Amino acid sequence: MPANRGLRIGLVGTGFMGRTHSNAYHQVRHFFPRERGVELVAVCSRNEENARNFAAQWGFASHGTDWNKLLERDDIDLIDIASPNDTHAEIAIAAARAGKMVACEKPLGRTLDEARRMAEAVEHAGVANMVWYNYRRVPALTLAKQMIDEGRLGRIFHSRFKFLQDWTMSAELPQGGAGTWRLDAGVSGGGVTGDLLAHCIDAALWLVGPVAEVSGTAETFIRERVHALSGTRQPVTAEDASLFLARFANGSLATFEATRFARGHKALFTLEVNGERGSIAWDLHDLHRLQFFDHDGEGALRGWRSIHVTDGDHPYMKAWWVPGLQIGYEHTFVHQVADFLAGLRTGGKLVPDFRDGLAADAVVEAVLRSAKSRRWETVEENSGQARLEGVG
Ligand code: SOE
Repeated sequence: MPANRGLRIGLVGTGFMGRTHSNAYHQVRHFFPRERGVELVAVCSRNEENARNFAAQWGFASHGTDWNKLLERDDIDLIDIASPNDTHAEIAIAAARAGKMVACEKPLGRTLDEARRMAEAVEHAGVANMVWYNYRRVPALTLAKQMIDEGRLGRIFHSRFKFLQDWTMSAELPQGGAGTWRLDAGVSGGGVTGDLLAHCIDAALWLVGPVAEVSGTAETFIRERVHALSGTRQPVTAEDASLFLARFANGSLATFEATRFARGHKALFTLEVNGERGSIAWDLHDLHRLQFFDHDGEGALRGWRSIHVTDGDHPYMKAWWVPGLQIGYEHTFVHQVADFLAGLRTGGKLVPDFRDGLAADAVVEAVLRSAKSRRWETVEENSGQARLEGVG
């Protein structure tokens, strides 16, 4: 694969995530010109018309309905899995065996076993891999990570994470099918724990370190819904809300909450980390700001400061507009592609990779195990060590 040619992409999935990834592939060449860019070779969807329309709208050179065909092509370097969770393991494992690089939407697997087999497959094949935990690439969160790694917070005692939504509160909403497959545990693997809480867990593993044990509880408020594909009423087994307490390997404590039943909240992801020397707080609705309390310095002048993370010396920001002008959600995906390309160029570590995705899935699994057993449960894999990023 000559380095002067764009990375050649075969995308599987034409939904919300297919669009975020495709947008990132288009933008990366303009804003990160040092990297080699990408070529949009093929897109695949179960529905031929979707695939055709998507290819025309987003500039993919070809389209199809069978992802296996992408693996046979020698003009594709990377398989990008943006399809529902029940397809992740099969496609990723087959792609790795075919010698393709693999990018996969979160959560990595529907179960810990799937995630483990996926991580083993890419490692055994020796192919580059990544999981789209995009919020790591919000500049304010990348800055928070740098500050924690520099020791500005000192020893960490507490952290708290929330991801609140309200889009599934209507009992009339079906489960299964396009747009509502997340409510069908057969397809998604579960409810908010592997979907929303997984973002919180990935951020926690990255910012604070490995989680040792958890105590969780979960609830499904609407116990039956019509299945969009069969038209019959069926039990819902995906949880609507999930909360847990965590003890980290470094001795710190945390609280986590995710729900799709918090009326008025559409996508409120918030986090806070409290250390001996300072604290940071962040909110997705105000994503370009990082709140920082610095306990060092003159006591009478101490206070929370709000850092507008839009200056040229902030992570990723010199690639965008002039200082003070902010960027948004879609840019996090552009940054992830830029970091992946930078990692391929420099041979640097590409994160979050499938090991990191497995580490998040292991916490998800322990939370659901604890919700059932009503006891503290240990996390089976602790590979989510904090590591430094690429470009940022
Ligand atoms: C669910 O509504 C969802 O789309 C998640 O699947 C995404 O990962 C999250 O970023 C936004 O909410």
